[in-house]
Amino acid sequence: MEGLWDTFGDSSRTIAYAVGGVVVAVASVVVLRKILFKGKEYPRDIVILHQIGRGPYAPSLTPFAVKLETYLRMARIPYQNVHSLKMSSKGKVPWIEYNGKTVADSTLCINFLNEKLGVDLNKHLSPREKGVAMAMQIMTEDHMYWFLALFRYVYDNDKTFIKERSKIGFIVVWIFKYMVAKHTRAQGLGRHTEVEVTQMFKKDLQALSDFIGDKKFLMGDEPCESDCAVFGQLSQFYWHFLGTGHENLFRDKYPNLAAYCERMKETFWPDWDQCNTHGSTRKATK
Ligand SMILES: N[C@@H](CCC(=O)N[C@@H](CS)C(=O)NCC(=O)O)C(=O)O
Repeated sequence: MEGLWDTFGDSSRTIAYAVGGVVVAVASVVVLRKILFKGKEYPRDIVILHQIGRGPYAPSLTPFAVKLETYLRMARIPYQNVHSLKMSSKGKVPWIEYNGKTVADSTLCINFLNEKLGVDLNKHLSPREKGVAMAMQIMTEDHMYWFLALFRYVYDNDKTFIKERSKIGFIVVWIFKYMVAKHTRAQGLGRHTEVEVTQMFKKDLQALSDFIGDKKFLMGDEPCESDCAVFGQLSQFYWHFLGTGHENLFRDKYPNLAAYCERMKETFWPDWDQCNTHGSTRKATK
């Protein structure tokens, strides 16, 4: 007697095999993805700080990561670093996870933690002082940051530092150069000449230097939330500006900004030496 299977012709059988194969393949991919990319389980009540690896002479090449990690230290919030190239849902680093919730953007992370944990690093400031601190923060993060990007990736200076000390390959540098040129053109600064940009950069530094004067921190004797952002950006100009032709700018022209960087380092980063790679000569141990 003919079996049921024999009632199908050869071509029907081939189609059945093909469909079965596809179903098995799709199911395997789904299961494998679940196994390989399963959301990691992290301890509760600890901030998981996602950032790229440690920097050559400061804790990160990303000023926003230095900002966020400094904030966690200043606010004494327990945290754990996860170093990888995994970007946030908004396509940038750093970002955090806290008790299963993810937050992208350093400022939004700070706002989230302030609210969640009742942190206020500005409580000693008057409303007027808070306004001034915020203005200084915006100048460094949303204006000076683009000078850093232009000097680091776009201008035709010696890129040995960025290629060798930070171990970023020349192809990545080339891709960053293209992206930063595009972004700074949209932002506006990228449309100016290097000479014009350098003049504008120095004016920002002068304004910040004049404002900080001989104060210990941005707003006086006590650090505030905006110090984290200002330090994040300045850390790059002070420790990571090699090969730009302006590496000694702080030491030569803005010694109070150099002193400010050293003070922030001493106050919040007693383990600084463990948190950088000493020019890629050793592994950071923290
Ligand atoms: N507003 C963001 C800025 C973060 C940011 O620009 N990060 C850069 C690294 S310095 C980044 O991830 N760039 C990747 C890209 O733009 O594709 C924050 O405060 O976190």
